[in-house]
Amino acid sequence: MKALIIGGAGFVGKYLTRRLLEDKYEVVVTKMENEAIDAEGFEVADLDILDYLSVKALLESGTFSCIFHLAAQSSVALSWKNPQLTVDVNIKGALNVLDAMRETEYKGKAVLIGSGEEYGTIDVREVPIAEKTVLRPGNIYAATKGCQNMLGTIYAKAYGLDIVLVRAFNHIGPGQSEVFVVSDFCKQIVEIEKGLREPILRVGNLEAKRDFTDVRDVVRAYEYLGRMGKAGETYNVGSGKAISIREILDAIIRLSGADVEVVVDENKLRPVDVPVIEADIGKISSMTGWKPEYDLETTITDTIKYWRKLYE
Ligand code: A2R
Repeated sequence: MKALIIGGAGFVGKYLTRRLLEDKYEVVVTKMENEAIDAEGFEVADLDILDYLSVKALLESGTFSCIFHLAAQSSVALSWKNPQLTVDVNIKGALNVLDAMRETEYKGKAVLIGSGEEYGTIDVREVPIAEKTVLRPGNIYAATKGCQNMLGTIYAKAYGLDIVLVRAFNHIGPGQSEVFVVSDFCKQIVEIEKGLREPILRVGNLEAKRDFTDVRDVVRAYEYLGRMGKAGETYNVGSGKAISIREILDAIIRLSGADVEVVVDENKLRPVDVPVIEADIGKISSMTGWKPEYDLETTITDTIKYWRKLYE
């Protein structure tokens, strides 16, 4: 089996590459020209998904059994600051991948990675959120991922393409950028431990509840869907359990053993925040047998270890 990972130099891509290699796939990974990647045991190609002809040429360059489309402007915060770029990469870029599949008469499977953020403002009666729930995106990033999902669903139906759609809820783990909340808190704690900052932890909205899954479980779900997902269908990938950012923060402080003061930083509050996001993961579980295996404490401990190692 030969897999193509588009946007593989990012946080998830590195874990997915490792997972697929362990599962004996032959792997081709694309990255942006300015990104570095330690290409051991797999092929690397530079690709900007906004360049349609390059996307098409890449698909013509090999026979892939599965394409995992991860390339994205993946930050909600940046999507408020740069909506144009977010729309270009997440919608136009995804459309380039879909059109290249159509034009090259691609026969393999494709997994398009969307987000639990697509559901947006959720009524408590809709929790846990099943895939058929109406989308009410609450930010620019979520809107673009909702659009990618719709385009992918339409292309699967209209052109008979074997496209599987994912809505991934928050994923966390060692190596994640500090733009994301859990990694941010762990990094700040380690900087405090090392005496690099005063013992004050700066936080945003602590009351929001999110559904967090270890990235190593997430990529296992993608691999399962790359084999067993049904064309045109959307699958939630999450833990199935919402937990408040405050609970996460408490766990991080407890597991690190640090003595810190918590201060709310206005700059970390987003213009619109969605109060509760929790996935119903029944569909992927019954289709593929997937269930998350990592517990939150292990993920947090590994993430703190990652930052400690980086600051050694
Ligand atoms: O923005 P960069 O330089 O870090 O590169 C990101 C890359 N990317 C692109 N690749 C090709 N053409 C583009 N025009 C383009 N713009 C950005 O996609 C990065 O290497 C990769 C996405 O990785 P991360 O930002 O680390 O996201 P992560 O956490 O790996 O999430 C993977 C997927 C994304 O679709 C998320 O929206 C979704 O899972 O949650």
